[in-house]
Amino acid sequence: MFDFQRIEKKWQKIWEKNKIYAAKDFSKKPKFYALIEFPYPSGDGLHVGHVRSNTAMDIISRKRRMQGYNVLYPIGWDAFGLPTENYAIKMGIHPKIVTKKNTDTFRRQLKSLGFSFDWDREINTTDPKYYKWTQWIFLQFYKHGLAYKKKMPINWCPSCKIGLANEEVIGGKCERCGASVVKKEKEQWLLAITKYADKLLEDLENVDYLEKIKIQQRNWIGQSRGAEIEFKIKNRPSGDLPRAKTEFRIKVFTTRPDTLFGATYLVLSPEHSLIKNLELRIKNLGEVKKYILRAKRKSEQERVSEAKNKTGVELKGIKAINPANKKEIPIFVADYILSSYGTGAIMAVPAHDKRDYDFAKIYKLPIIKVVNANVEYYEGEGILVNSGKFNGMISEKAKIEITKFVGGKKQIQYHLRDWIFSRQHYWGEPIPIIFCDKCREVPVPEKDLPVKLPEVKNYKPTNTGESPLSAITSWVNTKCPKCGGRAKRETDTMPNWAGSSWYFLRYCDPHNNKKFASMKKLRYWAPIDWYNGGMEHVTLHLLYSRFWNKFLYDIGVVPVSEPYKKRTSHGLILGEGGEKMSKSKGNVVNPDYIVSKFGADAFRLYEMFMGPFDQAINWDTSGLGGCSRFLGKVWEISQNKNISNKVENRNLEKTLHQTIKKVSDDIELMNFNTAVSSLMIFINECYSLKDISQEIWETFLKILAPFAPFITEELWEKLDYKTSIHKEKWPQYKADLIRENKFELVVQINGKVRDKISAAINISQKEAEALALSQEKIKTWLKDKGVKKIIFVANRLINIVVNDG
Ligand code: ANZ
Ligand code: ZN
Repeated sequence: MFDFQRIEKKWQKIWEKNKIYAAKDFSKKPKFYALIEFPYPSGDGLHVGHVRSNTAMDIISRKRRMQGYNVLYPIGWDAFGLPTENYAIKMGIHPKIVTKKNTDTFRRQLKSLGFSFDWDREINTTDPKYYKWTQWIFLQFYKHGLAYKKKMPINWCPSCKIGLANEEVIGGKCERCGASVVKKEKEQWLLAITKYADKLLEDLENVDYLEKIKIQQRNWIGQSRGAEIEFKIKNRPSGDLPRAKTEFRIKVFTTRPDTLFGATYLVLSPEHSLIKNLELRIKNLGEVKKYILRAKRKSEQERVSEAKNKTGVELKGIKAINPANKKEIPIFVADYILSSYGTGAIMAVPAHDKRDYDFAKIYKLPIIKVVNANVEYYEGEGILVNSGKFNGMISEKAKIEITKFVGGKKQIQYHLRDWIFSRQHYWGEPIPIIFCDKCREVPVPEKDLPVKLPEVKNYKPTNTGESPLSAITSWVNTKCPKCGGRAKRETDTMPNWAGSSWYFLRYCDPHNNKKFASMKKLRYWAPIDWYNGGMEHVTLHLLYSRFWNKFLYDIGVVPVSEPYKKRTSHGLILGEGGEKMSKSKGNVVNPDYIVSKFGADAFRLYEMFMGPFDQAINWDTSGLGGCSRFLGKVWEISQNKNISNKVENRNLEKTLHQTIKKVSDDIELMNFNTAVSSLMIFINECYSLKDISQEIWETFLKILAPFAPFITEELWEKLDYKTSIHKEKWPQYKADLIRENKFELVVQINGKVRDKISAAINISQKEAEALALSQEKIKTWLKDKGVKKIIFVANRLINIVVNDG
């Protein structure tokens, strides 16, 4: 075996010293910006999953450099976050120190794998020089009215003692710790991402993302087209209450205004303001209030998912008027209606909406069919019945006509909510706002940024739900930037999605201390040409970062509206038994061990060879042996065979050019596994020869180089080259050399040979049929006789059986 440990260390040093992977601002070469999701430097060190995505983009970056591009392939640390904070609390160490230790480990590990990152552009979201600009961007949102404070029920994890975004609640449980999430009222900062909902949706048309990624983005944004319709509250209350002075109305959002005649009751969410406003007229107020209190204790998830057991209470004493048929209908409060969607109130159409149907069954409410169907409950559209003058109209038209008839208006709703941007934690960017008794909310002047985290010994969470920062009075108490009076700092910090929402911009100009990035440099590098990341980040991070970029574009500080031209995704690497790798299961593979035992090149090759890149796959250490033996053969061939420019290998040359084509195409399609297997086929052919043409061998080393950068660099040097193989030109295949692979396809009609045509080996039956049927000769033979069946013998013949006569 060759001494990969020595070789890998040697080249790591040389590459670092010569900065051969540095990206050059404003180079005349065409630029290529490759991006991976920068890692969270956890205490566990690098994961073999990181290696998969990083190697893939490394191969693409290396190929692009060889193709003559000025490549930016940057790296950094997404280092704020709860695990570090929790670990720091547990061990009594400052999170800054924990972060330093973790990033040192990650850096060493990434370097050991030979990734061609431009290390001069390394960034760290917890560096005040970086988060100064995260805070600056927050202030821009604030100044444009897109960052605002609101008292709202937040998802509260009683175990982590942290407010969670909806996205961090999975099935009613905390994403981090699994505890049941409850509701808690708190003043929160929000970012108005909903203002960008339509743009985020529309602009998906202009980007090259995998279709499954676009689908997830669309679903998350959740555009819904419908109408807003107003219901009046009956003005003369029953009993002896006086006539109300103000006329109350309830607005509902519906996607089915065509079913308005079938609306037999209204339902309000427990948080609906009308309940408070009409308290005096609600006869069963006690019961109603009790119900509302109970609903508050439930998570949103529980509220919508309680399939059959819908609960609710009628608001006795008040009625609404259906604007279509002027009928009086009851009003309920029920927790299956959410305050955060639409208007927080609905018209219930039990004959055509499942949730309303279930509810109506329980509370014995009238079910009136208004779209013709043979069943009691029917979700589809159709022809209207029981709808007065609209009878006989189809739903599509009725939606428009009925909305008009009752004075409603067309409405587009999005399921996307504004982004809750406050966290009650220490290890995050402080939100740069100051509260003064006199001037109220005051943004920190830009010249005072960054608002640095205080250096403290105690950073435990408070049990009250306030941020630990609130306990540090020397930091909290400050002067009002406006009036100079006594004031207090905002103690909430930003969520750990903040730093990653713009890191790709900072890479373009990482050392700028006057701006988050200069427009000139952004103009050169933006947009990212190819971004690869996990499927788990295609809703939140991808949406958040697109939103930030679009906003920065709109205020004129970023040159393009969409940050990522192309987004692909890798599959997860699971443990040997098919479960997620985790410490508790003891199935975590340590990259350091793999590097020291097999070498980085074998490690990289294995991860590319293990299976289709976009699919999940189980780790299998025994698979590394094959890759390591392959590299051993490469080494052996270059040492023991007669490699000379006096040799000619006709057949090998053919294979070489097929391999160049295969590898070149496969890299673009991320079919890394088949690229590696074609490299292996080539080596097996070499292995059986005694003499090898030097030109062929050198070309092969070049196409292997992106996959196995160390061994190829060493062998290149052994060939007496003084410059790096990674600066060589990417080989072109000779088209005339790969064009063979044909055979003579015999075409029969009813068993008689009628034609012979040249076809590609391994052509499929479908392709062979198409080919045969397109031949003039065959067309003439067939005229308009019907084809009965087709018999196909692979790589030999196709027999078309037709009706005789
Ligand atoms: C009457 C109706 C009749 C409805 C029918 C549907 C079918 P999407 O597609 O998700 O936008 N809805 C409106 N606001 C709601 C809220 N805050 N909480 C719970 N449900 C709410 O769904 C829109 C439909 O969901 C609306 O259309 C409304 O029910 C309900 F045959 O109105 B529909
Ligand atoms: Zn003030």
